[in-house]
Amino acid sequence: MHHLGATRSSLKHDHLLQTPDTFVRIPLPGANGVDFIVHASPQLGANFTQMTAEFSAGGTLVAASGQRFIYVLEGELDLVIAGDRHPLGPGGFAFLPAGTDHSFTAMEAAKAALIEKIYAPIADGPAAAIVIGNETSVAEVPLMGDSSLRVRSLLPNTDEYDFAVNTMTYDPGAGLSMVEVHVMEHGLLMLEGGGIYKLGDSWYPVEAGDFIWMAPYCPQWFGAIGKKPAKYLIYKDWRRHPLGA
Ligand code: UGY
Ligand code: MN
Repeated sequence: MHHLGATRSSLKHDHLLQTPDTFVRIPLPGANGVDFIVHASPQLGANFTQMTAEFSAGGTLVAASGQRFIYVLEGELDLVIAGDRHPLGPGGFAFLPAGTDHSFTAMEAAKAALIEKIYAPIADGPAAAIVIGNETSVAEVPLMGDSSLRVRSLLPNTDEYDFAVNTMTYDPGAGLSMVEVHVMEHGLLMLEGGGIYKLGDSWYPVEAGDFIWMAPYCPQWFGAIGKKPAKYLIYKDWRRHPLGA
């Protein structure tokens, strides 16, 4: 079915809203039985990649050249590192520093958010370590004291890590207390509910399944609308001087 060219997807110089009706699936090396939807990439102007990886039963994905973060959306993935098996169900996540030999295998169909970035080391700084967890065991912290907007930080907030991945949950009617304009870029996947996203000079209705890229300094604001909470997974580059190491 076609929609005579209508879509909520929109590409502007400082942001992309990519809605599921416009997703195109591609194969990539290092994977078998996995389709990738590439959301953010250097081709877009981003300094990282964010994809959705759709695994068929038995699908496998092996190590990448950069750092990798995975967050399981549906199904179960077996993460194997040095012969040790770490099953990851929905809400399960893992951070693999560059050079970590690993593989993911799906026992049944599964879907995951996949974020990759070339590491920006700090001279003489400590190296990032593997992190494996489940979102449900990460404490929720109210954003700027607002208990209707809660943040879970999935990675340690220390110098070893050059990016952050958080989930943000908004009660219906909750919103960011300010329009943010900041040096960090964002990759954002709507996980639940919906609302209105202001990006640059535009306002967009958004819902679960949508992806948003925000360039550095893209003005941004979100308000949750609906009867259930809105929740998103959000990436940002973090803890690095803008001029480099
Ligand atoms: O972490 C952030 O910058 C976050 N508050 N941004 C956002 O939700 N658009
Ligand atoms: Mn922000």
